[in-house]
Amino acid sequence: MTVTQQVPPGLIGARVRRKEDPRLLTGRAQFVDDVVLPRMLEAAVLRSPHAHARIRSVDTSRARALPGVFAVLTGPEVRAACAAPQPVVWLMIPDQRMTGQYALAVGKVRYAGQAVAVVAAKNRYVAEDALALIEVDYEVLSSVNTLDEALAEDAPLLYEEWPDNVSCRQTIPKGDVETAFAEADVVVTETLEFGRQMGTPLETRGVVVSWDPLSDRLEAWLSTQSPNLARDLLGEVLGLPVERIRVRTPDVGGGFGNKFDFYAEEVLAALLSRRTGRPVKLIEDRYESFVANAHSREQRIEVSVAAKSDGTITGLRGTVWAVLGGQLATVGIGPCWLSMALLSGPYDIPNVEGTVVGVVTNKSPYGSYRGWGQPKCNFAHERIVEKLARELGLPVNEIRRRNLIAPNNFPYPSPVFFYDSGNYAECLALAERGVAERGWPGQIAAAAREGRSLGIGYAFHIEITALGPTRIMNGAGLQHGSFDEEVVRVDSSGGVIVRTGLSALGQGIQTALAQVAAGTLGVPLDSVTVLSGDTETTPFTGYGTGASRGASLGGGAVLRASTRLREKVLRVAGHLLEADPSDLEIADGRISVVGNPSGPSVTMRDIGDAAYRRLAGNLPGDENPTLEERDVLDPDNVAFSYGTTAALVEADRETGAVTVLGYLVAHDCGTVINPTIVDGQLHGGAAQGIAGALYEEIVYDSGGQLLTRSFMDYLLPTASEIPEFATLHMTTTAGHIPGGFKGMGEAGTIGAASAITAAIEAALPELGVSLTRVPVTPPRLLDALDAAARI
Ligand code: MCN
Repeated sequence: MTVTQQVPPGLIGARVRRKEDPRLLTGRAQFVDDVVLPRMLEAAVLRSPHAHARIRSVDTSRARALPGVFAVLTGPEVRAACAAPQPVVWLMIPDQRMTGQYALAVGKVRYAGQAVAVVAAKNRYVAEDALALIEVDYEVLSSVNTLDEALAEDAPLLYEEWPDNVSCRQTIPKGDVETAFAEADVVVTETLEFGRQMGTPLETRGVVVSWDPLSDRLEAWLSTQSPNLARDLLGEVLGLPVERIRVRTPDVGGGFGNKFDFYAEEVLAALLSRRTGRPVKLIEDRYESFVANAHSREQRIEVSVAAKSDGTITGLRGTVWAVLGGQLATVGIGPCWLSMALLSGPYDIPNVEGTVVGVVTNKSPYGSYRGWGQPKCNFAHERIVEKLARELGLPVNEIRRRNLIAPNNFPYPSPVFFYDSGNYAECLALAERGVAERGWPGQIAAAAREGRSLGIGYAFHIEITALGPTRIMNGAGLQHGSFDEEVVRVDSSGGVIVRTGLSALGQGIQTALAQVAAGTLGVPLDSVTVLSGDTETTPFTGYGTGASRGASLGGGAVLRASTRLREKVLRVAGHLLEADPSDLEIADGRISVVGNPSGPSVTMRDIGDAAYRRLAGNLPGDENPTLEERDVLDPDNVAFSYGTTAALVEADRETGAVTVLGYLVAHDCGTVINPTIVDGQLHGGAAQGIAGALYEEIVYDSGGQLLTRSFMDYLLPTASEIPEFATLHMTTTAGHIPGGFKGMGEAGTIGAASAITAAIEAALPELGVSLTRVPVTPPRLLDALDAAARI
């Protein structure tokens, strides 16, 4: 693999301030709920109070009769109005059993909170009053609330047409695992549980749809990570050609993955707008966000490694049990499949066998959350490496060093992907040096003298980014590729417009793309405007924001388009200055002869003027008068970034509380576009990772009722729980991505649970056993200490 495009020096890599922030910080951002249209109605959704029930009948007559109500829809009406069920795009497991749902339940509900009916009224108050008048006759069924209940012989079936509650199963082998285990000096096995968690953006999901009955055109404002995907899926469900659909995402108040999925509400608002001939707004409240948004993370992973007595790992075998909800989300089994596909992590293990089993339960659907499958498989390979180290009496980082993929082994074939590049051992050493320089070992010793228990834990993570090249996506069984398309234009006044299909969620992509365009073209950053979030004015294709693909695929495409545009600008400037274009340079938006900036020159405005306003004679030869370049980046491979997390924690034996005192991430994401944003992304991701390790968990009771329905119960950390972060950087460029950019937006979430559990164990050596379940809440830690004391 060769670097196809070099990065120009200057703006790329500079710590410039984010262009998005003034608008966001001064309250000038526009979210979906800020969209107000004439004659607009508001909708509210009736949700099932039962986890599992047959719907015998739905009587909407009293609701329809309420003054101010314009329309009421039930499941059978929605099914009749739709051309297709709610789509599942990540359908990659052979023989996957589909759940085939519509935006409203038809015949049966399979989780408490599932949408059963919807009302459009003159305002939300009337709509909610009308919900109270809808009578649903349910036949309540036994619910399936845990993995073990779902797999029991006599388990109630969520889908009676299936023989069991298993929606899919797939095994992917590499090498000869049987022989590796048979010939091993030592075999270590562990069963791990990752709690159910979800992304909780400040802005809940919301949609406004306006259907124009004359043109049969639909315009939707949506808080989504992927406007193009939403447009295509709306078209599929509604049976409408996509050219008649426009999806706009104003500012998105956080996505964190779960706004990548496509939900019932998008379709409901569209159907209501078509039914009433008026615009319809449907905004989810926080309770609805908890009960009906995609949940994620919950898995059981059984993992074993076979090793030699010197710590060399020869085989790894694991089964990922995915605790899916009552229906498939848009991403299907995707996140759990990825846990299986990356089970061997950063280690050079010749024999690997991963299995994923998707099991349906009466819970909210399982979708995306920052990190996708990666925090869980990281927990599996890092926990098992810790256990192996204990078994062999070796320091765990020695085991890591012995098994990390060596720099000369790239591209490295894992069971599914080729890892592209890196120097993993150097990254581990960088973190170890960082820990030593910060004096953490000394802090532990000093605290011990005061009777306090501190410990350090490490985790090594890889992150799949730049998802995903068509070849890779199709190879993994996906129905389409996910390249990215960007358009860069110099306009008539010399300003630069970048149009992207990526969405700005708060991750700074507009600034990053502006830096790439400005840096490549040689213009000031302020002269670049990045437009995103509108399917009509931004590129038609492109998969939107997810899977840490913006900087690499978007940045790479902008780099290539800007490079070609720069060449054209120089040709026009050469014509105007009567100079050879190869003798010219652009600096700060002014084009002059190399080394003679005070000599004859033209500005970008002159170039725009020549191209668009004057006669074609002002352009060289047969040059066409547009100053616009489009690039579609579909590289050969994804790009793997990686990092080492080190955590210093204090564990309180009396209360079971764990405090994170220090947190360090050594990281490599190839060429960094904006180091300040990258640091911020690592911090934000790590905060979510720490939350998943210690605080956040979605809990259902034994009857399938969600107990964590607000931030009183679902414990988000605040600034006082989150430590100062240290980030250390190294660079191995992605040779197959223009510019060498790798993504990193999910990195912080991936190693957190592994590093923190290891640090707790180090703080409490008397625990004696591995912590196998996150979050490590105080009661769970006290139980583990009690159990250890009884042994
Ligand atoms: N970046 C850079 N140089 C690199 C890589 C990244 O400067 N080599 C910077 C860029 O500014 C880029 C940002 O870091 O915009 C993240 O880069 P990338 O890894 O390409 O991720 P995306 O832009 O595709 O963002 C998506 C990613 C994901 S998948 C989730 S989920 C996520 C996230 O990033 N959700 C977020 N970060 C978030 N940040 C905020 N504030 N809110 C969310 O909802």
